[in-house]
Amino acid sequence: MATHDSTRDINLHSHGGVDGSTDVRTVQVQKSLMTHNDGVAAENRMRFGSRLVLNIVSSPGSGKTALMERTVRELANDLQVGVVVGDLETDNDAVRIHDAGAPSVQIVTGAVCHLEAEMVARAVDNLDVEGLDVVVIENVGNLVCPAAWDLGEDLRVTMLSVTEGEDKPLKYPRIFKDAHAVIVNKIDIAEVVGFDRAKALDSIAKVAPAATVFEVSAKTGEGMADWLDWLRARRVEKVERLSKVTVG
Ligand SMILES: Nc1nc2c(ncn2[C@@H]2O[C@H](COP(=O)(O)OP(=O)(O)O)[C@@H](O)[C@H]2O)c(=O)[nH]1
Ligand SMILES: [Mg+2]
Repeated sequence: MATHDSTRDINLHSHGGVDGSTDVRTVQVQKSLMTHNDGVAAENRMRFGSRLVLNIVSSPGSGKTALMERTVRELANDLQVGVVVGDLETDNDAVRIHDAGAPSVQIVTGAVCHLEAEMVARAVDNLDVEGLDVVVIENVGNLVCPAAWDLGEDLRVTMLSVTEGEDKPLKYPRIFKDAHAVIVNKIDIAEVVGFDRAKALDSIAKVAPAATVFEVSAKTGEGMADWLDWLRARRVEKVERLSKVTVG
């Protein structure tokens, strides 16, 4: 059953000095916020148990929700997926995911440009985690802010679409370098927008050499099979790893 909920007035964060200053007090506040976040992320990780948990990040409009809609539909017969979505305003994406057949919870962050572990913890209160195999957290669309915040995920997935510029990984290395997978989306329109595939793949390889790269179209379904196989394999891997820990 789908839980569809909006959580408002989440305002837990500080970006330090408004003028960009890095005085000692600002640094200490930021550090304690990060320490707190990491503690809650660790609690989330425990709570997720054997579920595979992804944190998907990209610029606004790259196609995160479109990919999740198709992923939910195409996995419907073998894996139960639940989605937590973060946006500054509206619950549009949670409604889209719900309509695709998966439980979804929207976090409305207001002015906050990334998700934090505590927001995810509150959202997960509205998700029947026990009944899920995979939890996907769609982060707020942004290539900068989400990079620093651990949410308790197993895997970070960074998406880039063909209209954004092949050098985005070089310009925003932090969000790409920790990615376990990089998804290049909207390949159905690559030719018409003059996308330089080799250049984009080279940029990704320079910044995230260990990441698995998928080239997909969430619109037509091209490339989806490899992505879905990767998800299935990562889930099996996690379940096996945890069962060994329990037995051992
Ligand atoms: N042509 C094309 N359009 C896409 C694709 N994926 C998403 N879109 C479109 O891109 C826009 C933004 O998609 P959305 O899923 O809302 O992006 P998000 O902001 O990253 O969640 C929508 O108009 C989608 O229909 C794709 O693979 N190909
Ligand atoms: Mg979205």
